[in-house]
Amino acid sequence: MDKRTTSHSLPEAPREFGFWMDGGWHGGREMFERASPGHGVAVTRIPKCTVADLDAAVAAARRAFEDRSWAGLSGAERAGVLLRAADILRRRRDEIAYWEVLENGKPIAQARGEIDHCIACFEVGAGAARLLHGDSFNSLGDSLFGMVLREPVGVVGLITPWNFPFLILCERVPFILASGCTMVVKPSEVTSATTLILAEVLAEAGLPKGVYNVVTGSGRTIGQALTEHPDVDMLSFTGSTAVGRSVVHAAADSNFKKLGLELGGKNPIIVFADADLEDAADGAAFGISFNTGQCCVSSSRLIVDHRVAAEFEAILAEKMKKIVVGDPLDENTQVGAITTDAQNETILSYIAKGKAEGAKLLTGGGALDQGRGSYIAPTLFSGVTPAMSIGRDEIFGPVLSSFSFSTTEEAIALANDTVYGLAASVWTKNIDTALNVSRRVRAGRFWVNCIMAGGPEMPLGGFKQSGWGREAGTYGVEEYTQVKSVHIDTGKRNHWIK
Ligand code: TXE
Repeated sequence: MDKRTTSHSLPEAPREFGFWMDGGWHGGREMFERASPGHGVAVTRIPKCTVADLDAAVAAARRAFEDRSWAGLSGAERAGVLLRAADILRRRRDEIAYWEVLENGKPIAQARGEIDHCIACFEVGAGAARLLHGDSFNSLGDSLFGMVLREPVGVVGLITPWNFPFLILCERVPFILASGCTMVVKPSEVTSATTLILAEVLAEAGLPKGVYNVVTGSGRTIGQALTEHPDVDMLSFTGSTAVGRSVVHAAADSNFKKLGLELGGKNPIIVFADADLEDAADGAAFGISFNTGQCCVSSSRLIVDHRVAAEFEAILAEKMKKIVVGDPLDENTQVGAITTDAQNETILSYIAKGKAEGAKLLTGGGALDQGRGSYIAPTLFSGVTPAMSIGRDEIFGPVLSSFSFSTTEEAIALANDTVYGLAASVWTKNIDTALNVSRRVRAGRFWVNCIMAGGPEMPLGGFKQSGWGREAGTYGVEEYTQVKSVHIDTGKRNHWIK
């Protein structure tokens, strides 16, 4: 790789972190060394915590919840902390983006954009903290008045994945904090740095000790123990559908903790013949290549009107060939490295399956040699059928499978022919078609003539096996609350014992 095209240099030595508990750093544990997926160079050293560390962190979160140092504040006071955190994140934006790139492999320009989105999450969370409210019932008769209170659920466990380590964290943390809950976070073992940096940010912003704790380590040990923990009231998990299933079992076998789950997707992008085909092709290329397709809402199934299918695929293939894949630290890079070796092998194995299953390869189709790191060319397969594994399974890579349709009903049926329901998009200039398809396709997020648009005001989450519950916005705050009905007798009691 030509160093001259790289505008940021690699760290001289791996940055060493402790884990964060009860308002301070803790260390002295065995360490896990993370190599940058784009460069193969060691960049961070992260503690492998023990289950005893996790127990201590949950106990700290429990103390902080029960002493009401956070839950007992006014919404305005909680909002003040969240807004100060937003300001500090603005100051530390480039630093956080840099460490995100080094552990994840995403392009530096994209990472900075993600931190901007995270700042917005804190600002929206601050507003939501002030606006959170319950309800009242003035309809129970003159002698009974009803109030519905929203109370924080309690101690929340938060397990996050490696594809958007900071963004997925920030689509949850401000809203959990807005509700008045305390938490223990378990980031992915390969991308823990920025979750730990957030601890410093929140402490500087004035968050009381014990409210935000981070315990690092593997999913099988720390993650599993967090899902089984009897003193965790709610667990928010983002990751694979397979682990999501085990989280449900663990909750049932422990304390029936409340769950929020954001799992896999195989998201349709439906293109009608009357769409602006140039716009739709750009959207489709972005939708599958953004974050190297390691994105739960990536549009991985193209469902295109048969009348324009060949023309559209040709425009799309030309656009995909022009995507700049390369060093994540290069400002010009659009698509960076695959985050883990395991994911790299998974994606390459699906490309091989697509070829073997008889799909027609239009562009891409293999690894790109950049001298170091793991890179895969944005790949487009045509003539895919629902029976093919590349048409059904979540690949989680830059591999787009193209289907064609003849009628709107057929397009809707194809879009819904999946166990998932995370996101979908439709491209058409006909308002009736756009609305009818949006209402019939079962997905938690829908885009019309756009893709991955929106902000933290809007809720996110999935239908079907893509998950339970919603994150972000006021819906996201409410997810971390319990509803309590309070009945107040305002008159003389009508006696039972006469
Ligand atoms: O996910 P895991 P992996 C999908 C995607 C990808 C596949 C596998 O298809 O190819 O999942 O990725 C923690 N109890 N998505 O294996 O294992 C783990 O430490 C509790 C989609 O990396 O689900 C990490 O913090 N926790 C997804 C988190 O779970 C456990 C994003 C996610 O890792 C655990 C990521 C256990 N038994 C992958 N085992 C999305 N929806 O965006 C692991 N973990």
